[in-house]
Amino acid sequence: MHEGLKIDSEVHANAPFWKAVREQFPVLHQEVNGRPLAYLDNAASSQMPQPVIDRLVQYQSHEHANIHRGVHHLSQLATDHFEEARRAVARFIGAAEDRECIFTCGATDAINLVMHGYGRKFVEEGDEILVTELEHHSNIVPWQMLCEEKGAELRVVPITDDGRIEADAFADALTDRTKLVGLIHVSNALGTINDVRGLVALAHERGVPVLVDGSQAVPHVGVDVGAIDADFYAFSSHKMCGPTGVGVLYGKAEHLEAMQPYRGGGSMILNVTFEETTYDVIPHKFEAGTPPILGVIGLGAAIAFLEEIGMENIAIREHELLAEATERIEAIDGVRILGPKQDKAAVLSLDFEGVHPHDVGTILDQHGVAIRAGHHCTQPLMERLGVPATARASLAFYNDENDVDALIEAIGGVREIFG
Ligand code: C6P
Repeated sequence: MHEGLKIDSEVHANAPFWKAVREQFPVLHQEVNGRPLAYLDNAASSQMPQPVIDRLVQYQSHEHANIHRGVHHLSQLATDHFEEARRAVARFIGAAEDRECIFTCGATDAINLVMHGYGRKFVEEGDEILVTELEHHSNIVPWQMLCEEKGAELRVVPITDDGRIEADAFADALTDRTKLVGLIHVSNALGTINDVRGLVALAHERGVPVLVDGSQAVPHVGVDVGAIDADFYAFSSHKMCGPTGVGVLYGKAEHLEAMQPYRGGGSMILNVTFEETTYDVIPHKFEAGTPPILGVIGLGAAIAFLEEIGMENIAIREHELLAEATERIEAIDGVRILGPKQDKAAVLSLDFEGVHPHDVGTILDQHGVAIRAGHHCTQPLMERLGVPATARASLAFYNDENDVDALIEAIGGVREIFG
């Protein structure tokens, strides 16, 4: 992929290497509003490199068939590629077994699977589900629905003013009634990287399983679900250079086997009569119907792409860009970066004095700079921080110094208009 460029620990200092990486992303090479596009909305959705696009075209042009059904050549080929992608996912996140990785429609769907499959079976009246003030709506609303149905209580771990979870606060919120914890690994709104390993250990001391929402961690920090000892771990393909419509639920085999299926239908059964159905083993028990085959194969290709660059190199590169952008924004009057100063991923959640984030987003767009303005599906977090919304720039490894320059110049444009 990167001819003549060795991928090693020195690579993050290697400008030609990162230039070659960036060139793999066709969408980045265009103008928006007469300016080169600076795509800084990677937390919402990442862009797709050419090798992944090529893999999708190859599959759709020459390999497509339904899987796990046919005896014919194409069906077997598609099934092999689909299961290869499962092996790639398991290896990439450090799962002990492939069957612990369930393909879903995305992180939201993965969390809902746990809510229906685990929560509806095991949570009872008077039980508690624990989440944190940092959570995305995807890790709040399903639990509220469950609590309403079961007469259980949703409890919330408070965060610090700079958006961190302290171990003591987390431990204090666990009780004898806690049945499950929903915990975000990396905050999409602030970039906070939580010590999930330590927090999971605290929950396990009390025998409480933890679902980690890894949507913003898997693409940026390198994840080992075994080391974290997560009971469940959810993420989406479209935030890690893969296609939309696909995600993964990792679950420890013992939990997945004990759970009830979320959806019924074809492909998830061993035998069906009108009297009774017996379910297939995991992972198939949770993959009813025709899955997003194209998307899963694309996710496999995205993982191969990320592995070739190396997650450590990605984390270092993003950290360098974050450090540069942070230093330059901190030098600008009237703009505040929300969230922690350390242990954070490449997210810059900005609060402009006297300017609404939507106005910021619109002005930045005029400069070709794509960011997200809003509550980032974290309304309770925004309320905790005392802001209605923020202007969020989120970086990826394929961003470069020109993107940071464009962001700083565009912020200058906001200051010019609003003073
Ligand atoms: N956050 C953002 O702009 P889906 O939509 O299912 O692929 O992912 C949901 C989700 C769950 N958890 C976290 C931490 C997330 O960041 C997201 C998606 C996007 O921040 C869209 S709201």
